Amino acid sequence: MATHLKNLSDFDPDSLPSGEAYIICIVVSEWNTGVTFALAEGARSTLINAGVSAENIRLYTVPGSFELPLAASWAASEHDVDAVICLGCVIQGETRHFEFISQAVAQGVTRASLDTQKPVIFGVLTTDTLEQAEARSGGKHGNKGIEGAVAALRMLSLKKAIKGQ
Ligand code: DLZ
Repeated sequence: MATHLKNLSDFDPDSLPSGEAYIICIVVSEWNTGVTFALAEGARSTLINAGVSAENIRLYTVPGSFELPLAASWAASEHDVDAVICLGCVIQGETRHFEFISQAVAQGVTRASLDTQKPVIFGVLTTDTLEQAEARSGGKHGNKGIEGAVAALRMLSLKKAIKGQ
């Protein structure tokens, strides 16, 4: 596992592209809020540290991770929005719900990104246990929300380099 070898939350702040010009939406699932709100705070503080102004960060909540793709698609379709960060936490239970939700969200987030031609970042934890999720939302394996914000800023910088916008 990549994060076993390298904690991706340990990025060099000086290498982070400036977020000054951008409007970024964070869409957060209300399932497992102890985890997902910690992811959201990680994403928000990383964007602020990169120069995104607080009023240019729009936070929305959805009932569960399954609803992330549609909300992300709505947000990314707004003309002034530059990127969307989807944050959720799906924990393996006793039924196959886990697989259906995880697959649907991954495919839906990909589709929202390709359809809108904007970075729509997949910051959804899919873990066997709550402990594994906690370790990745501010614990020993970092914070996927921070990584989502870094990914969004890097994709916006890449878009500028490739497309000039
Ligand atoms: C129903 C459900 C279950 C069993 N587990 C999770 C979960 O671990 N994480 C999560 O974000 N959402 C879960 N949900 C809710 C679904 O994502 C969705 O909100 C409902 O099925 C309604 O469409």
